[in-house]
Amino acid sequence: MHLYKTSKGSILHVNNVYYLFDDEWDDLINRDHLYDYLMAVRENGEEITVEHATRLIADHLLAPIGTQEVWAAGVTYLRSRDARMEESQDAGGADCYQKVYEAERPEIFFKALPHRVAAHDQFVNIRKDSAWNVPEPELTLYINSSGSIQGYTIGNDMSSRSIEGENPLYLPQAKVYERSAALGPCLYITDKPLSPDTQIRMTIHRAGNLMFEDATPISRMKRTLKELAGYLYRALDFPAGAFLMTGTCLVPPNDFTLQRDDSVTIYIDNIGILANRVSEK
Ligand code: DO4
Ligand code: MG
Repeated sequence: MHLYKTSKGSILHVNNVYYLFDDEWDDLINRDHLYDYLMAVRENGEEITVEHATRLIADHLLAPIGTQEVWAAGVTYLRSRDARMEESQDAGGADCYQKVYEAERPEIFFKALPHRVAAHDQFVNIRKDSAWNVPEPELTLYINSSGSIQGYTIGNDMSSRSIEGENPLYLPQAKVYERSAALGPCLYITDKPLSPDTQIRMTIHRAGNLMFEDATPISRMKRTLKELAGYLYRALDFPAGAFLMTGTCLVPPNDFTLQRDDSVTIYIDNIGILANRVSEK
């Protein structure tokens, strides 16, 4: 466990995960062969105790994002396609979800600027003008400025199903509002591809009671991670790289909506746990 100090703060690494307490993150992560670079420099860090690391994480942890934009892919799993088709049936929007699931071009939408992103342990919001709200647990890619995937984190693409279901053209309002995105707890950097068996698991608790629990492996995703990153970078430049949520595979039943003070916990193998309480905006 090492604390790697920069002039403006510090980065903690434990095995292959990196936690941010710093604002020089862009310089650190935006490079090719990030894994090799970190392997070479990280032993320069100061050895710290588990207690010190735990205190840092509890008191100072930031979302693992610098100046990057956050984008999101949608309808990349059958479960998501089916849920969108159900919610938009009455409004006549169901067809477009079937088509985008089958199409060569994936759905990709803008999700958040960094100041709208919650870190692990911070609040995420549901919209007060929305009657039906869910979290979306998503494997999230960090893609560098040359377009190559260099790291992974956990994302929560908080969504209003009632606004999105009323009319697909309302998607930006269903998806983009203050604290509608969470990222964290760290950036996982590996030189190997993620195992297709990597599990995404989510629980939702209300007043201590388990309201929802489910898990799916990322092998159920219809598209490859490279394909999604390639589409995002087709006609956009990202000077400090970008984060891309890769779509939800878990959707609570249709009679479930989030409420204020619910706790959402997302687990992804090797990356860790992203937990957030729900507030309202
Ligand atoms: O088209 C609606 C959004 C899809 C989405 O966010 C997802 O599948 O995760
Ligand atoms: Mg989503």
